[in-house]
Amino acid sequence: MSTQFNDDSLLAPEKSKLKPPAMYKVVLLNDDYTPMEFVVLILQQFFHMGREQATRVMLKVHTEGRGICGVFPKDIAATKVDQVLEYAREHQHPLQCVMEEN
Ligand code: NFA
Repeated sequence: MSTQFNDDSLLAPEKSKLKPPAMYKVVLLNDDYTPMEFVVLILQQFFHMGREQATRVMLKVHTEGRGICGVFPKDIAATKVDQVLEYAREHQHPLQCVMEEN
């Protein structure tokens, strides 16, 4: 946005020095042991998906080996990964979750 003065002179528009934050995908990885229903519940609880979307993402991970749960700023993505790993470990499932820069 340029600045207009009373004498009609213009100040050149300032360049914004703010970069948008780096974004990170949270990715769920398939394994042979974690129950499908448990994965659906994780996607509903931690990624606020409805049952249908959660089921679609779970099946994508199951058939393709991996699937994206969401894209978030770094600290949020890291917290999501921690929550998923902790919850899976508590329930003794080997489910793995990682973050990747977008
Ligand atoms: N492959 C798992 C099964 O057959 C289900 C699963 C889906 C696990 C998505 C991890 C992620 N029980």
